[in-house]
Amino acid sequence: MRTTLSRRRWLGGAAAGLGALALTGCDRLVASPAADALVRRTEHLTQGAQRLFLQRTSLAAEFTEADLSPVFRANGTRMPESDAYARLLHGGFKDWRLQVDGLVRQPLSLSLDDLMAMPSRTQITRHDCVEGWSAIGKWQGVQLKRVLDAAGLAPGARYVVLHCADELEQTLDGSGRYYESIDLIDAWHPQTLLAYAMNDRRLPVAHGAPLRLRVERQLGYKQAKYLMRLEVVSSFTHLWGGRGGYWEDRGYEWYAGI
Ligand SMILES: Nc1nc2c(c(=O)[nH]1)N[C@H]1C(S)=C(S)[C@@H](COP(=O)(O)O)O[C@H]1N2
Ligand SMILES: [Mo]
Repeated sequence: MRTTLSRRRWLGGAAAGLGALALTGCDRLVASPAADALVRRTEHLTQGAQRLFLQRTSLAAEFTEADLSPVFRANGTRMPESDAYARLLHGGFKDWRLQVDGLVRQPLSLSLDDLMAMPSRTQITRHDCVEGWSAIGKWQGVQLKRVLDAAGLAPGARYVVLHCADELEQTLDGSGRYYESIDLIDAWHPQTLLAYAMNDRRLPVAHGAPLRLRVERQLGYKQAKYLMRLEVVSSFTHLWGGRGGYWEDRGYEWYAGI
């Protein structure tokens, strides 16, 4: 089923490219019957691209307090093992900073207070893990787009890489470190949050304290916990396994749409 989905996405991407081609200089082109036929043939591709774009930008379902799951299980890392994280936790995350760098005009170093001082969004959404469980939780945080606006994107920016504090797999070269990446469509999505609260409390350690990503149109493994650094890049092929995420490097899809 997931293979079918990814094929459909690939076709959509091709349609987007053709659609863009069909839009250039169409006034002059439609003068000839052959060109007219071409425009009519590609019109449905443009509509396909449009539909795909709408799919990517539409909102995930939101729920009510009554729908909250009594138990929201924690998955993957539940407590990062490094001494550095232990120190940050011990200090109540006062010394924790979120670094924002890479292809930005103004690199930032944000404390939790800085993030909490920004306008926040609260949403109740369903988390779907690829392992086959779901849970509904309430998230509060700052929209990622606000942080990116504050940093300002530099030319070439295409993805946001989320670097985490935990190593899910202990390796000599550090390639077991958790990381994720999303494109700018998801980065600008209104429900894409840097969340510091869950169910009206500070984010618990098991769920990613002090800060985690919520990118609600995608599966659980994209919801990076224990955020330390956001790096804006034009490509992620130089990072670890080159596929844009810890699980992606181990065979999972990069775009994990639900
Ligand atoms: N840093 C980090 N983020 C992570 C993981 C992890 O192990 N480390 N696991 C992922 C997976 S597979 C899921 S389903 C969710 C689980 O989030 P939860 O622990 O809040 O339920 O976090 C995701 N983000
Ligand atoms: Mo997951």
